[in-house]
Order: sequence, then structure tokens, then C-alpha cells
Amino acid sequence: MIREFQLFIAFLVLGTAVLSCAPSKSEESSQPPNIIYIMSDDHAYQAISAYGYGLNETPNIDRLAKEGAIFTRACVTNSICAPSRAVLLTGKHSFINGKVDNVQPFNWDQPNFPKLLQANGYQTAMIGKIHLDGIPQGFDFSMVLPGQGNYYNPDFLIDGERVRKEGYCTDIITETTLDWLKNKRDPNKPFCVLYHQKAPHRNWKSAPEYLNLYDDVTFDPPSNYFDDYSGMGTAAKEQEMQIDGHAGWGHDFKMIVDPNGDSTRFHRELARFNEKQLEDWLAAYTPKNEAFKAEYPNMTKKEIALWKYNRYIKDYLRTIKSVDDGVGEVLDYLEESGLAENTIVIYTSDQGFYLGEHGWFDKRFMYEESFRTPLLVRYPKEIEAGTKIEKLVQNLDFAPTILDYAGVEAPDEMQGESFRKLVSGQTGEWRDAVYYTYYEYPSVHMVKRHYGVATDRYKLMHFYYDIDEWEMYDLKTDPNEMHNIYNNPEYAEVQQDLHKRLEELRVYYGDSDELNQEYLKAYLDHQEQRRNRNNN
Ligand code: SGN
Ligand code: CA
Repeated sequence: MIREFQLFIAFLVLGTAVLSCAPSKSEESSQPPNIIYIMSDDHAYQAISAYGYGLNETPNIDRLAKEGAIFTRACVTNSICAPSRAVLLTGKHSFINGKVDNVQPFNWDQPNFPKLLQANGYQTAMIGKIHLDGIPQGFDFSMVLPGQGNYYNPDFLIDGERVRKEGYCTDIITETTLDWLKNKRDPNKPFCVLYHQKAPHRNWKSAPEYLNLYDDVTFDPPSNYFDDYSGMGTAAKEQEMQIDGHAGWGHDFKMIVDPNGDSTRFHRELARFNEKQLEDWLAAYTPKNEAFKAEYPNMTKKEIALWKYNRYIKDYLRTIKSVDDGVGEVLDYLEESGLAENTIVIYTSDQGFYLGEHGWFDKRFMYEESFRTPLLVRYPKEIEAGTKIEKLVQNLDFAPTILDYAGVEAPDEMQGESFRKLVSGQTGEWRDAVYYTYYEYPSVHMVKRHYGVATDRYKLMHFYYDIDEWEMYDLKTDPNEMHNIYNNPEYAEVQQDLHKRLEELRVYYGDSDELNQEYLKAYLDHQEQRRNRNNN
């Protein structure tokens, strides 16, 4: 009897111990939420089917819109890679966090949201592209691409150590994220993982299985593909980002032996492939390239421009297919493991991208396609399925929003606002204007320095340094931004208001012409040092 009683007690103790290791369902859902922040690189909202442009299908990314919220006017503060990531982490504008362009050093010592999450009981991981120099701070685990990284057989820095991984970059980043979620994290702590794809960044190399996707489709370019910029300013006229003009035959259009002689770089890239990858690549591209070369002598200039658009958009969309597959795998894992309910999933890009609008690829400008960025958020506990948010939220808001969800106070120096209440319908109040800056000039693509203000309807921009020009657009009457209305008397009052709003925002966020001059000097010094190094 006594022995039976002892056994009974032992069983009770053991049972309680086992139970206390694994959080019960109710305990788990009262824990702070987990966060999966998914960011791709250069993913245009036009290339997410939930946005309704009819270009491609992204069924997995679309699940977030269906089960959560889609933002139609999310935008960035500075439309370029490394600065956008610095804004994400710090919640501060570029001119405050110091990372204004892709060349200035990033100071990891400043506060960032993953550090604050860590200090409040979260475990954090950063997997994929971060594009910021120095060892990432704020992560229990980091596996990042050095700089831009490679699509095929990329090197990674794993907690600072360089390791080459065999395979396709997008798939490796997804597999590593899943492995961390399934096997590496502590199940008793909330987590925040930054799952950052390199794709669909230039030069748009597809996974082996998608090399022939869209072969049987012809895409029509946007209505302003043949824009002559007659209604726009000097900056639009003098950029170097035209698909038919600045994209290269080898590097961008992947002609193995090209008609105009820039194949060297692309040949170097192919040297990174293993035998099977190269065989698959050549089997897919050689017949397409040969067919084009046979046609080329008889093609009109317009036909060549349309061929280039098709080569570009197909390669671009092929890389997105793998990104979407990865999102599906991660969402499936959340469902299977019972984590979906208490996990906030965010999908976005470091900025938008031109898919032939104005004839362009790349980004940088404050014009809509690169100023805006896709944003979808799912959190079943708070966000109603099918929510649509049309307010101007910015990447500046990510850090304060994530901290808000985690129950951690955002430090005063963070400049963004939490959109938690906005997205769950608890408030309709929100800012009516946002501030934008861009610095990297003179540089690749030659987009001039500018800053500006955007409201729900209008945009005012100032291009400076080697010009002094203002541009203004009315998105209601001119959604494609083809007609600069600055100094149009019909808009005199609007123009005056926008100038006022712009000045208020510059003061509010702490920007000034003096700061612009300082950053310009730092940029020109950096260029000079680079020239000197190259000459020596
Ligand atoms: C590379 C690209 C450019 C791109 C910059 C910045 N050329 O230089 O087209 O604008 O990166 O992109 S590439 O063909 O060599 O990739 S960013 O997303 O990193 O800011
Ligand atoms: Ca980018």
C-alpha cells in the first residue's frame, strides 16, 4: 500500500515536471507573440498577386493578405538596400542613424529592436541578406550573406565565420530558417526571426527548377514603358536605369555570347556554378538565346525593347517564385506546429522596384513604384482577415510596432509610430504625411539626391547638389507621375501647403540642408579615397 502510494506520488511529480517543460496551449497563447519578419530584396508590390496587377501568382504571400492585412500605401524613407535595413533595425531616419547610402559605415552599437527584444526574454535570429558591414548585434544566431551575396552556391557569415553553402540562395535561406525554428530555438521562449531573402535582386538568377517558367507567355510592359520624360524633371531624364538602354546584354539579359560584347562579367558568375547547375542553365538559356540571335538582325528597335522587357520580367518573376515557395513552407510549419495563432508574420521588401514603369528597372526615386513597398501582416489574434490599410505607414514604423506587440517600450530616439492599433481597427488616427530622403549620387544608376514629402494625394520633391529643381505630382489625376505640376498656377495653394508641410517634417525629424552637406562631403571623400586606392 505504502509502495503504491510512493509510486503514485512519484508519478505525480514526474507528470508535473514533464508538463512544466512544455508550455500548455493556454500558457503558450498568453506568452508574448512570436515574430517572423520576412523581407525580400527589391520585391515590387506589382509582383505580388494580392495587389492585383495580374503579372504573376504568389499564392503563399497572398495567404497573409487573405488571413490578415494588406497595406496599399506602405513606403520607405530612403529607397535603397542598406539604408532601408538600418531604418528597420533602429526605427530612425537615415540622417539620424547615419547609414544614408550603401557606402557609409553602419554603427551597430546604437539601440535596435532585436537587442531590446533580447533584453526582454526573446530569442532572436537573423538569416539571409542584411547588407550592413560589421558583426550583427542583437541576435542569438546570425547567418548572413556578405554584402550582396550570390544566387548560386553562396558564402555566408555564420556568427561571423565565412562558410560556402552548395545550392540556390533562396532555398538555403528558407531551409536555415526552418531548421532554426524546428531544431535550434528554445521552445520555452518567444522568438523573433528576421528571414531575409536576397531575391529578387539584380541580376535575377532563377532556381534550376524555374529556368523555363513563363517560356510560353508574352508579357505586355506597363503603359509608360516608352516614356520620354517630357513631362518630368531633369533627374528623370538623366538617370541610368533604363531596361532598353542601361541593362547589359551579358549581366542582365544573360546572353552567353552577347551581340555587343559585355559577357565577361556574366562568364565569371557562371564559373561559380557546379557542373549540374551549369548544364541546367545552358540547357534552358541556349535555345532561347539562339532563337533571339537569329531574329535580331531583322528586329525593329521597338521589338528589341519589348524582347528586353520580357527577358527582364521573366527572370525577375522566376526568382520570386522561389521566394513565394519559401513563405509557403514557413507558413505550413507554423500551422503544423500550432504556432500560427501566436505568431505575427510580416512580409515586406527593403523597397519597391520598377518593372518597366518609365522604362526602368532599379529603385531610388521617390516616385511611387520605388517609394512604396509591399506590406502584409498576419496576426489572427488581433488582425481581422481581409483587412486593407490605405494609410501612409513607413519602414520607420517597423521597430516601434514590433516592440509594441512584444510589450516592450520603444526608446524615445525611435522616430516611427506603432501601427498596431491602426491595423487592428482600434483607431483611425494616423499621420497625414511622410518624409523621404535619398543620397547615393553620383553612383550606379545616377539618381540625383533628393528629399520630399508625400500625402495621400500629392508629392513634392526637391532635387539638389548638381541641380536645384522641384517636382510635384497629383496622384489622383496622374497616378503614373508623368506630369510635373510644380509652378502650375492651378495648384498654387496646394504647393504652398506642401512646402509648409515639408519644412515642418524636416524640423520634426531633425533634418536640414546642413546635414545634407555633411553627408555629401562624407560621400565625396569616400569616393575620392576609393579612387586613390584604385590608382595605387
Ligand atoms: C548593385 C546592382 C545595382 C543596384 C545596387 C544597389 N548591380 O550594384 O543595380 O542598384 O546593387 O542595390 S548588380 O547587378 O551588381 O547587382 S541594393 O538593393 O543593394 O541597394
Ligand atoms: Ca534592395
